[in-house]
Amino acid sequence: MRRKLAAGNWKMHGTGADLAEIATLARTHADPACEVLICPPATLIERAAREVRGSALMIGAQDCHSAPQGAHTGDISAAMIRDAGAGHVILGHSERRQDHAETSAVVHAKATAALHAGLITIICLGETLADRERGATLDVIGQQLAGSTPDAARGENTVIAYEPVWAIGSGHVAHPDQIAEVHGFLRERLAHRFGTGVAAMIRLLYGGSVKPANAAGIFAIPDVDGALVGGASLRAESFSPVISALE
Ligand code: G2H
Repeated sequence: MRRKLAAGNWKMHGTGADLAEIATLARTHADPACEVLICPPATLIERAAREVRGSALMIGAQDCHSAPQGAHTGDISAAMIRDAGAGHVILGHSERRQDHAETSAVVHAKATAALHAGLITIICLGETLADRERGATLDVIGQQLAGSTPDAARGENTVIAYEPVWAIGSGHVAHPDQIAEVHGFLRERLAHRFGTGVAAMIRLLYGGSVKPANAAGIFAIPDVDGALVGGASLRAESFSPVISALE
């Protein structure tokens, strides 16, 4: 059975004062029926990890470098993330693919490094509006999945997040039929590559304007094992109902 996962992506939001939100979530969801993960900016990882110690909440990072160490000013390695107290890392988010020209090959290299360091990777995929309008959604998703996911991917170390770029932070959540089509396709491609046993254990998250009002509907879609949540994860009062919808 795949354990459901509610993952919060704080993006470039949050300072020390916002750790109170994490403390509230840790208190409110002391014994959650699903996994709950918060990925704050790198500056907060260590403090957030301290905040959740002894609770079921988990802390992750939003990116890592593909090298174990070296002359890469401003970057952090997977081992540094682990050392700071995080167990997960989001990779290949469309904002990184766009803002930092990250290709699937780059994401693959980062994922390989992250798995080597013992982190669980959350590999993000998603088509743009232009891709969808020219009928290329599944081609784009298939290429990103094949190109970004290492051969070592398994249910225990890899999560795939489908985030249509046009649904991110826009308030426009994808239609249930669109989500079901892509998630079904992802499961099928994973089975083709890794076998049905492995594919059945890899969790597929939906991301893109998930909020309390739409969470239950999204979680009812087949092959949706949880969500990667941006804006609504910043405050306990909005992330908590999303978590509850998954429980
Ligand atoms: C998609 C999501 C989190 P939001 O990027 O990864 O953000 O929920 O704000 O659309």
